[in-house]
Amino acid sequence: MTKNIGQPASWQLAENQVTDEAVYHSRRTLLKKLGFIGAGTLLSTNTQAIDWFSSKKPQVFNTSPLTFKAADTSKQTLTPESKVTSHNNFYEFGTGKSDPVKNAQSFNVDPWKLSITGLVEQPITLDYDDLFKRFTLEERIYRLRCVEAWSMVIPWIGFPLADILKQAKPLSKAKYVAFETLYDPKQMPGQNSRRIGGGIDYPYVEGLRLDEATHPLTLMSVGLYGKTLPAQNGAPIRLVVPWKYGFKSIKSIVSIKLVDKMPPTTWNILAPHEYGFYANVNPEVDHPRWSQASERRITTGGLFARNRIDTLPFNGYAEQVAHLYKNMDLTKYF
Ligand SMILES: Nc1nc2c(c(=O)[nH]1)N[C@H]1C(S)=C(S)[C@@H](COP(=O)(O)O)O[C@H]1N2
Ligand SMILES: [Mo]
Repeated sequence: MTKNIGQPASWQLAENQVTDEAVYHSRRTLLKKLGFIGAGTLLSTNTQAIDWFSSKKPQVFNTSPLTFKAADTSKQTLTPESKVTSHNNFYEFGTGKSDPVKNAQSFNVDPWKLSITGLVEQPITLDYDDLFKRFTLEERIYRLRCVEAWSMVIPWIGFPLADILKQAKPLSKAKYVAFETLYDPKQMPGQNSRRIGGGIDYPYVEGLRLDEATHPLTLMSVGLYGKTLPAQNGAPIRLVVPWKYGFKSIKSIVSIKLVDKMPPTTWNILAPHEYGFYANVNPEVDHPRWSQASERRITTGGLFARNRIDTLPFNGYAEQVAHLYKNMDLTKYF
């Protein structure tokens, strides 16, 4: 992790400025040894409601403060952290939006192994600590636009996928990148049951063209709101591709493989006429069952908040990414 540079955002924990990596890691190990990493410890920063009065304490997934290069969060209205971490899509933990926060709290992410293999000169294996140490962490405020027409504005922390790929050195035959989520039915109830898991053939898989994968906007995220990712948001590491529908942003990744052919992708396998490989946000190409022309921005407002806004081509990132698709018929390659 790098030292925090630039203006710290108001929501950052004071600790971010004073806890350097070594201190942070040794303290974490010490707390672990003392048995302090459990429900409701110092490091438990998840915003879950905890039923302190029930005899059986529910398990709570622990997040820890991160050190990173902060973004300027003053000009944007962020979606409140409580909503970012309680309204989720993570079918491995159930198909309801409030299922992941309930069912993912005992998810064990340390140890973790992420391998980068396939058509590369230099295969790489990252363990849990590498995810936070090996690359320079920075904060990026990105809009996440779900295909179901809601959106959030989230302060992600991570590093460009391009940074990993540079180290792995893709061979010239490599044309696509294939991603895979952890397959662990013991931890992920949806992987045992078609009912809980929404009929997906697990593990969840995703893919990008190599030029999309190396685009500077494409982020490997290890945190949000100043801390490591909560389980329900894809701990310990997930993809964020801000100009594409949310389902491309695959969570809890264990494998990144460079390949020469377009890889299969989970939602395309499930419903090919509804979800394409590209999945670029496009207000002009409707989903067969609903319009994609507008979206509900999830903010602080309640049920009657007037937060319906027009959806923008490429989710507002056209200037940076439209050139990747010139001469392509985006109604055909949706
Ligand atoms: N492994 C996995 N990754 C996933 C999903 C999933 O069900 N499983 N859901 C996707 C969908 S549809 C969306 S909209 C985003 C939601 O991310 P969030 O819950 O952090 O907002 O995660 C994506 N990544
Ligand atoms: Mo989604």
